Amino acid sequence: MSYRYHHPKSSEITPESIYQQRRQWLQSAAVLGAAWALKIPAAQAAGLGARIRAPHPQTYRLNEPWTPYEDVTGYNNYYEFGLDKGDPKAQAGQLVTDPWSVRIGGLCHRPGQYALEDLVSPYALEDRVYRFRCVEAWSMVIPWLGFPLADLIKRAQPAASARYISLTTLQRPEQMPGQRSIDLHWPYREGLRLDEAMHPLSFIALGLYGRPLLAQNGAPLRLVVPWKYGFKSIKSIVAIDFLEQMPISTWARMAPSEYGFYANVNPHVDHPRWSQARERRLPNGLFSPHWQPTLMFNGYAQEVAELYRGMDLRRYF
Ligand SMILES: Nc1nc2c(c(=O)[nH]1)N[C@H]1C(S)=C(S)[C@@H](COP(=O)(O)O)O[C@H]1N2
Ligand SMILES: [Mo]
Repeated sequence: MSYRYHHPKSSEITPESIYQQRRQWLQSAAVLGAAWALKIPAAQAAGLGARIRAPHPQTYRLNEPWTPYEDVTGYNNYYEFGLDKGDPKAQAGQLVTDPWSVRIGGLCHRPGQYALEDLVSPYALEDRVYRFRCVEAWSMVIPWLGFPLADLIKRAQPAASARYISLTTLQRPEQMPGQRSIDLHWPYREGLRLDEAMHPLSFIALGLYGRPLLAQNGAPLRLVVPWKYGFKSIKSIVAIDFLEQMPISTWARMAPSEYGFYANVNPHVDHPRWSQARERRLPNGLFSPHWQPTLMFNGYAQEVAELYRGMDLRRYF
């Protein structure tokens, strides 16, 4: 991990945040986070209990300034908690994320209901810095902590007939006020083609900035697909299903002409109501927002363009 671009304030790394975790895997995440912030070598951190993977390719490091923790955790889209960017931070604290379990089902050989700890315990966590581009034309750079979605899929052993996965968010209106007041087709659902889901960039995040995810960012686990618009990166996942047919995602159902299934970041294909050619990189400057050009596949074309060879990306937007 490169430390050149962001140094978390030492006040962000309190002993409480490191030691008061309830679960072994969360402890691992926190130790890794501490190691990262305090520049303890990976091997030494491993001795402390964190399991850390081999050094990351440059793709996962990204030489761009990280978006400050306050913006990553304070400027959010999570409609289960309201429409405004500040609502998730204000409202999501009431979400109970322990205990948590994830149902794996559909066309696979190892379906089941997995307690979160059991689901994630086989995996060593890695940190990866990704660009994140919302369809509303703002973007961030976020250091995530998690593991590749492909690892989880391999363990589920999809059937030969499986061509897609769908992912579903928790439905719990008592703790999610948006589910009582906002007319969306709940629960929130998203999907990927199986080869997209198996791509090494597709990631399940359990933390960011070396700490467990806060509820506003999708605790306790969420998807991150960095070459697609942010709405694909579904939060607080409770189910993953393997399917033969393309699933209908929440936003595609709400407004099919605006939100396609693929939702690949593409500066040449505009949203019907606004341009996708550029983006506002958070944080905003004191007097001016940081506008910059949007990159094809959000800058990951070298890694993912092959997935879409021969496809008309205007039609399959
Ligand atoms: N369940 C659920 N997942 C969701 C959303 C949502 O409203 N509900 N919003 C999406 C959108 S539009 C974006 S841009 C990202 C925002 O992620 P962040 O708040 O962690 O930056 O979450 C995505 N995942
Ligand atoms: Mo978004």
